[in-house]
Amino acid sequence: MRKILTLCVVHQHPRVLLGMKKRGFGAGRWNGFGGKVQAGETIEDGAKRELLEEAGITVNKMEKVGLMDFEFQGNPEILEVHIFRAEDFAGQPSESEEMKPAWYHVNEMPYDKMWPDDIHWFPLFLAGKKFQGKILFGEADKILEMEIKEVGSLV
Ligand code: 8OG
Repeated sequence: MRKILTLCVVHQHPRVLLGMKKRGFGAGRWNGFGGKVQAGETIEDGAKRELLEEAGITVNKMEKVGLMDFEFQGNPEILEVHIFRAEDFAGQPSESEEMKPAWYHVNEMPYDKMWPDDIHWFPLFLAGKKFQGKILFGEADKILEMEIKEVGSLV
């Protein structure tokens, strides 16, 4: 069983916009903005909707740069996360029920308060590369297996 999710990071070099997830899955961690794709919307439209809902900003142009599969041991569900980069946006990033946004310098990413796999792919993201991979998590979100590779293009 696959669940399609989005994750969008606004990257205005040398800063990125992250949000502190305030509740639910991934609470207490800094992340990009995103979530489940709804029936009847494209994946990219889902990412745009989440940016507006969670951060109060509108993005017109985004590029898909990553595709990651996340699995949790003992759970048959695969989270297929489509990762986008955006540069320009309209509006003022603002706190929502789900996320509290903040800008981070690319050299000061809060990796110790992010998903444990992020430290392995964010450098590729920040370097403007495209990447694909899969992660198997065990108890307490410990990484049991990991495969991340740079790719030329993404489908
Ligand atoms: O709708 P919900 O907030 O539960 O969606 C989960 C969000 O978390 C979605 O944007 C995808 C993202 N996400 C994962 N796993 C990981 C991960 O390992 N690293 C990062 N950075 N984001 C992740 O589901």
